Amino acid sequence: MEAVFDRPHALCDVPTHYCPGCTHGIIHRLIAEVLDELDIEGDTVGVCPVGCSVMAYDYFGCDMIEAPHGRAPAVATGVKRASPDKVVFTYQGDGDLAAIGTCETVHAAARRENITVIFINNTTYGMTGGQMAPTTIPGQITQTSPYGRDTAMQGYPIKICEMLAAVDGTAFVQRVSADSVPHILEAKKAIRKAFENQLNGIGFSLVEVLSTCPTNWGMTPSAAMERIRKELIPYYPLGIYKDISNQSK
Ligand SMILES: Cc1ncc(C[n+]2csc(CCOP(=O)(O)OP(=O)(O)O)c2C)c(N)n1
Ligand code: SF4
Repeated sequence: MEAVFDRPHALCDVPTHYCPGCTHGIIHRLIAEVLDELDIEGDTVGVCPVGCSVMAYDYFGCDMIEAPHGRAPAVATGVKRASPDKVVFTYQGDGDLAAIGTCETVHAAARRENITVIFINNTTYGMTGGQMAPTTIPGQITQTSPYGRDTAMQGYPIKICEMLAAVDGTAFVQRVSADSVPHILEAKKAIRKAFENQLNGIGFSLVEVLSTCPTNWGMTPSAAMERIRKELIPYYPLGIYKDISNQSK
């Protein structure tokens, strides 16, 4: 019988530790499919964050490195500059990329490092039990904003795509979502484009994926998907925020 759906080769045949309904697994799969399609698994080095995806090195078949919290773009910069023939990507949560790692992210973009960044925005610190993140939306209840994020006290969320689009060095930045089949297909296209940009020497390419954390949101998996549609997409509009791939560099 013809197989119509299979595990991508670049995704290891092991169970993951992610909670039911967590979209980290879906996004891993999309990356692995792209590595297979572009036939670059053997040439790729992934950089893991600190966060729930800290053990992504067990899940991808390519070479992987573990970075200190927030430092993945700096580690990726080192790998790419030392081995420009390698395809280098980071995989980072919003606590990792938009809090402790803001500096590394902005400066890697400003330098137009030729790396691919996959940014998982689930609006909370998943691994440590659901504290407020820079991306927590106004009114959102978390462990450290039990009455809802109060912008007068706790400030406003950072919109990473909008912010990086204003950085001259950024080459490509797109926000996608993992909440539904059409959006997952769009996410796959964006991730593929971010890897192709690197192969074509276009430079710093980031894809933000709106993601679930049913465990810390206190929701069922399906309610968490619905929350992305009802609350997150209106606050974080999907789309391409910058794309220089068709312009002269
Ligand atoms: C230097 C340092 N500071 C803080 C921590 C604690 N810590 C571990 S994971 C994490 C945040 C993870 O959240 P996020 O990046 O959003 O990823 P998620 O777990 O939601 O996928 C923090 C603050 C740490 N491990 N190291
Ligand atoms: S705590 Fe949240 S982000 Fe972490 S694995 Fe569970 S659902 Fe996913």
